[in-house]
Amino acid sequence: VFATVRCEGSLQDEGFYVRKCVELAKKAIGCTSPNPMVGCVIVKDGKIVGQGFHPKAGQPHAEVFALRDAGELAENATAYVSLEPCNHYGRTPPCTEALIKAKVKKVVVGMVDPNPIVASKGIDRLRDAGIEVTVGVEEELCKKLIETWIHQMLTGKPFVTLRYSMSVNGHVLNQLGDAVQEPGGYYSKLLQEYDAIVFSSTLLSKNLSSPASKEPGANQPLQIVLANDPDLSIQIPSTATSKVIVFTEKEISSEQEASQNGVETVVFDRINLALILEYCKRQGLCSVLLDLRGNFADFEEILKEGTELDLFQKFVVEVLPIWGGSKEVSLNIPENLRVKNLTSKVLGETVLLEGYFK
Ligand code: AOF
Ligand code: ZN
Repeated sequence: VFATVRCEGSLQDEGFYVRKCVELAKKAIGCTSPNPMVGCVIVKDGKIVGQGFHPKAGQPHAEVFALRDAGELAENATAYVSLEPCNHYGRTPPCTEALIKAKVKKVVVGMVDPNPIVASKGIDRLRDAGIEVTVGVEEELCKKLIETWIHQMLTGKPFVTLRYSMSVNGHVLNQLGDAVQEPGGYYSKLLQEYDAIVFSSTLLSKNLSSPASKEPGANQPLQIVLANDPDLSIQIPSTATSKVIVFTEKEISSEQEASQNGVETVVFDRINLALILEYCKRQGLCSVLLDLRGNFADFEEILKEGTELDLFQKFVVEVLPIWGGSKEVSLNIPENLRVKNLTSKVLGETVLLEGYFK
């Protein structure tokens, strides 16, 4: 009986430390693309003696920061890491070698790295060096943490999420819920998670700086503005913190160009989602949020194309305490989408739904 209790205790501890890794990794929400968020803790005699996370592509990996933090205490300790340690020379040297050099005794891995240049080679290298390795602790949590990165790694395409609001009787609404908009609240956190946000120009022509977070150190996603109206003048306030790019279908005259206030503008024959995603991919952006507000017509073709070509992965919906909804604005979300893993939570008077497309 004693042995069983001890065994259960130690299993629970492994989960505890991997969850801690996930918490640490989240300090870099939105900041690591095209790399994943990763967290690491070093544990010795039941105490955390080192911790770290990957802050940004090009900077050291989570394991390196955690090992530095632990110093000599890493010897004979257990390293917990949310993603398999890498075994290649990329922008940084292999984490496997750092763990071996630090003489850790054991490594607990949340999930195998789907990157084909890693894909279990890190685990094999550690085992070859005589280090005990456990794989798949809190695996679902670790996968959810980097779901956008996993998707782009496996498909070569950015992960796309649709966001919209609706009334209780099922009409799409052109507004956000009150509780959702609080500074530092749900909506601002949602924006932080994505590398790029696609907005309708009518929403942004008034105040382009509003969607990006002003919290220090927060990710400032690229703001992609869909502007089909050639007369539209986009004003970027001097307080704007994140980069803005305007996608338009109309050639703009030099006169109009001047009125764009120096905002980078990309002209397409026809704005389509595949081109938007291609653009994001070239910029190393792995995730895109389509914020369906403003002029719904801006999104019509994109929604049609996204459904037909299976380019959408996730949706987040706000159900507001409103019965009604204007029929003047209509957002035609195609009906043949099948969804899975629907979850909900309540925030003030708003119900937040989240789910995935099959
Ligand atoms: C880890 N720990 O913290 C991260 C890992 O170009 P590099 O050197 O930054 O390598 C990027 C790849 O390494 C990335 O695609 C992913 O497979 C892995 N990320 N691995 O051991 C980390 N961020
Ligand atoms: Zn690494």
